[in-house]
Formats: sequence, structure tokens, C-alpha cells
Amino acid sequence: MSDWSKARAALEAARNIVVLTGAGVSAESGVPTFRDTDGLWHRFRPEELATPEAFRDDPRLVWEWYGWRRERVAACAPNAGHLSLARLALGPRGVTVVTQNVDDLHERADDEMQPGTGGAGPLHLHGSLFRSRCTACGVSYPDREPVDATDEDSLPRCPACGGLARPDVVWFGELLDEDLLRRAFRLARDADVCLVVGTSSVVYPAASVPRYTRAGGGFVIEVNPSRTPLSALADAVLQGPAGGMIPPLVADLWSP
Ligand code: BV8
Ligand code: ZN
Repeated sequence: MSDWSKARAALEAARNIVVLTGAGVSAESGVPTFRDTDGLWHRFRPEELATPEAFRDDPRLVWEWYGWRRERVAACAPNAGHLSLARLALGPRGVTVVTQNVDDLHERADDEMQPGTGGAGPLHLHGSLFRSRCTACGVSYPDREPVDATDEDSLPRCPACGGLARPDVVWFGELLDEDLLRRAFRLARDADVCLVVGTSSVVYPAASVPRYTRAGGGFVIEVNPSRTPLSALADAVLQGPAGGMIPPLVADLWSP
């Protein structure tokens, strides 16, 4: 039995599915990944930008990077991979998307599939490009404004206390939201299938999610053009792009 047939059979039999996504699910939408050759960090280095130390040393540079990413994502649209996952979630199976991505393409796909419902949306383990958080009073708030990173005085400020705001994302060396992570692990443990799409599976603790499904006796499917450290653990490895692989993989699974 091919990995494709095994994966399809597991999804057909599944009552609960967890989908773990990484930057690769948004690649075909035009959002650069992190570690691919044309990745975000090809021109930058993670240590320079996605750390609290980098923000403390040069908040202007870090905001310039996030401001550019916010504009880039706003100009992109969900691809067939996002849309078919959103369609799957409308069907009889319990489907939870757990994403490492800070873009809003899963939410926008949900809106396209079921306008105005403002569904639960994905669990954002690493936060969101479209939320900022105050470094002084800690308040977190939706923020889609263009970032003026001309100088420190023009950087985003907290609407409540005027303190310097930061992107509401999880940087390296920062802890993830404990409750969110516990919820993701529990959902993965109880899932019949963990569908892992577009992640290099190198960043922890997010990369542990599929291991909980395995530990709970569930089936792990990996969709990625390349092999990753997860490939050896997966029950089915489907090598190809999310936008091309996910739609046929989940086709008709949404009909009762
Ligand atoms: C923490 C911020 C406790 C928001 C991000 C040593 C060993 C193990 C762990 C560690 C270690 N040293 C330090 C750590 C912990 C560290 C970590 O995991 N480091 C790694 C790099 C070794 N983790 C942390 O610090 C976490 N916090 O552990 O706290 C602690 C405290 C103190 C000290 C230690 C521990 C916090 C992690 C969160 C970091 N923040 N993002 C932002 O700016 O976006 S991580 C960043 O990488 C993004 O969130 C991204 O989601 C994530 C993972 O990357 P991917 O999504 O997988 O993207 P990538 O480019 O890597 O891969 C893309 C994949 O897509 C590829 O496989 C490619 O083949 C595929 N692809 C390409 N095209 C397609 C495709 N797939 C499908 N279709 C396509 N078309
Ligand atoms: Zn404040």
C-alpha cells in the first residue's frame, strides 16, 4: 500500500485531526519561508531579528523586518492548501489547525470558506504578525497598521499607556503560551491523525506536536517537498507542495 493510500485511508477513518503547519503551507501564496534558499533568513539571521535581545538592542531594525513582513503577507492570498484545510474543517470530522506561522492566511481561508463566521481559527503557537504587545504595560492588541520604522520615535506605541510596542510573537529563547501549548499537545495526543504540512520540524517545542499523536496511537502524515527530521517518524511521507498535495488528499472528506 503506497504512503498516499495509507494517508488517505487514515484520514477517511479519522474522527479527530490535528494539522500542524509551518511556513511551507504559505510558500505558494508568496510568503517567504524561513530556511529555504530564498527564505526570510537568507538575507537576515534569526539571531539578529527574532530574539528579545535583538529588539532591546535595535527595536527599529526588528520593527522594520516585521513591518515589511506585515505588508508582504497583507498582499498575499490563501492558497489551495489553506482553502482545502478550511473546507475539511467544515465537515463532520473534528479538525484543529495548530500553526507555527504568524501570518493570517488560515483565518482568511476560513473566512473565504464560511464568510462572517469568524471561526475558532488556528492555534498560533508563535503569535501573530497582526497583533502588537506593549513592552511597558503588557497589553496585547490587534494591529494591522503599517510600521513607520524611520526612527525610534515613530515606532508603534501602546494605545493604553504610550509605551513602546513590540510584535506579539514568540522569539527564540522566549516561552510559548503555556495553556496554548498544553492544549495543542492534548489535541495531538487525542487525534487519530496529525497532518504535518510545510515545516522543517527543527523548532521546539512546536516540533514535538506530532510525537504526541504517535504516543497516543495516532497516524502521522508529512506533506513537504523535502525530507525533514520528522520524516523517519511519520507513518506516511508525501513529498510535494502543500497547494498541490492537500486538495486531492482531503477531497470529499468534508461531505457527511
Ligand atoms: C523555547 C517567531 C524555552 C515569529 C519563531 C537546541 C535544541 C532544541 C531546541 C533548542 C535548542 N536551543 C534552543 C532551543 C529552543 C529553540 C529552538 O527550537 N531552536 C531551534 C532553531 C534549534 N526554541 C525556542 O527558543 C522556543 N522557546 O524553547 O523556550 C527556552 C527558553 C530559553 C532557552 C531555550 C529554551 C521559541 C521558538 C519560537 C521561535 N520563533 N518565530 C516569527 O518571526 O515568525 S520560529 C520560526 O521558525 C517561525 O515561527 C517558523 O514557524 C518556525 C519553524 O520554521 P518553519 O515554519 O518550519 O519554516 P522553515 O522555513 O524552517 O521550513 C519550511 C519548510 O517548508 C521546509 O521544510 C520546506 O521544505 C517546506 N516547504 C517549502 N515550500 C513548500 C514547503 N512545504 C509544503 N509546500 C510548499 N510549497
Ligand atoms: Zn502599554
